[in-house]
Amino acid sequence: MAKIMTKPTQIWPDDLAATYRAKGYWRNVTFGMWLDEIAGRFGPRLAMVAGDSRMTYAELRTEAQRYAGGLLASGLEPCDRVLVQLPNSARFLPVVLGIMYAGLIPVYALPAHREREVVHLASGSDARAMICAARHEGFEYAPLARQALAACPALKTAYHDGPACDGVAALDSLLSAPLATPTPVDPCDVAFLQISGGTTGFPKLIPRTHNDYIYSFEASAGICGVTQDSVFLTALPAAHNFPMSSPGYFGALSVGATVVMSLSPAPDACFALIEAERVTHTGLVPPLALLWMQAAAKTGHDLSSLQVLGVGGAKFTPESAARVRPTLGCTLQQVFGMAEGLVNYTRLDDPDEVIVNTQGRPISPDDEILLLREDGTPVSEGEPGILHTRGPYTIRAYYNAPEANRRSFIEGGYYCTGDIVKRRPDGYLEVQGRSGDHINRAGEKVSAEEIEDHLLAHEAVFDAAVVAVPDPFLGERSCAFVVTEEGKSVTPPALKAFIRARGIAEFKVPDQIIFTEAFETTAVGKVDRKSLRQILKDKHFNKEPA
Ligand code: OOB
Repeated sequence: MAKIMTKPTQIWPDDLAATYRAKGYWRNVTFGMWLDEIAGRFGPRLAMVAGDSRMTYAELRTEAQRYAGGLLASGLEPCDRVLVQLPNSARFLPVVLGIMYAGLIPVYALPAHREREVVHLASGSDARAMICAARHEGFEYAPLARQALAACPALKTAYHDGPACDGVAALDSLLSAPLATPTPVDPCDVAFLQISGGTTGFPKLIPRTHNDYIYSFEASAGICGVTQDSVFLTALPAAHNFPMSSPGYFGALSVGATVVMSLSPAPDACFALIEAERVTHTGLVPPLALLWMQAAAKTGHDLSSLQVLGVGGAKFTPESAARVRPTLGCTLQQVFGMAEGLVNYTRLDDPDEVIVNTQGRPISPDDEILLLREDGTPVSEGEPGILHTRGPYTIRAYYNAPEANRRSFIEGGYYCTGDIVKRRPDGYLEVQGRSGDHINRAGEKVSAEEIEDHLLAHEAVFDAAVVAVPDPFLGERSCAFVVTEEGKSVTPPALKAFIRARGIAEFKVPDQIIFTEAFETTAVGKVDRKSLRQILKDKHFNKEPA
């Protein structure tokens, strides 16, 4: 079968790679070696709390080694991809660490993903196995696993976290004799694949290497003040880059801290865990931070252990940011990052003005930032521009996506983030907006094009345009403008049900649907989709366009 290019095209040029090594960013350590390292250094310390399960570093390593042994015994070979769709349960860490210990490559799906996304991820990565939950938030994963098996010829086996059933094996059946040492792989090779938020119809796969990723979370642990005595709460879905590495559970484990996994990010679940485990650090998207601040005023739980709340994934307004310390009693750290790499943090000892008003500055002195105008010329000092970046942990290309790569990377290997950013004289960044066409719905990125394609699949839909609309709670919500075929009609609930039935994550279903006669574009002549979306948005949600 076709093998993945384990050294994808984003190989850094020799001179930059040499610099990153010389400066000690890239330690030439793989995830498997890293697990041995942390188990060696912190063996008897408590590594993970998840539900009733409590594991020391040594136990976490053994459990990962047992999965690694089972995965290789099942016939998988080094560099094979394994799709993982697990919630924040006791299984998550041992399974993903086991996959990497075996020299295999996890492909992270979110628990919210459904058939479309899972099939896209599995087929796009040529995954040979899939590991999922049995049930989470009322959803059964075995039927989804069967759909993926049927749709993806390379996918041979699916395991779920329950007893074997009709074509889906039990995850427990993978627990075998421990693999004693990690399968040797090159630290410059791909360690895992993650899905991009994406602005195009098909989400792209982000290949992160051992070297670059381990650097990003080890450096983050320092910047976020995580130490051996810290307790990190994984409240957001663990497959997201933010809770994974900013500083995330990996950053926490790198310094011997304890990681607490919560199946839900809701205040009631998390506050109980904060009190019981004396949580010191966690990360949230802005809508959840707002919810937590509201709930904290009324809670009976003791939240006094909390030291640092990281907030990122979407813009946190200065008004909300200023309320974090008074309501939650901890330091706010703004986090502006992306799964493609670059992460910016406000520093813990920054003045309040900086913490409240900015989205921080990069992790690394070697993160290079270019702010460009639409025409590609650099902005003048203090002027907002489109953020482009390259550095020791920012990808150089998406996986197997030449066309997307042409759009997203410019000369010199800079990644175009699409974010409109202003750089202050002190070097801190302020996110002002975005030039790309996605909806940032509570931190989940929804591609307008992807949803338009689903709408267009309905027989009564003639044309559709999906736009982001400001929302006081979600930050942005999605609104679909729909023109129906002559003589045909469909109601908003029926259209939403149709989209849902196509097998996509619930957060992608349009929040609002507005039917319109036609897209009146005559005044501006023939316009591209991007301009059309802007015209519709201006007409319906702002004043008339100028
Ligand atoms: C994180 O990663 P992604 O890949 O889901 O989304 C990246 C995009 C950024 O390009 C930007 O548009 C937006 O999310 N974003 C923010 C932000 N943090 C992310 N926009 C405004 N303010 C912020 N603080 O979202 C992510 C990855 C690692 C750490 C944190 C967030």
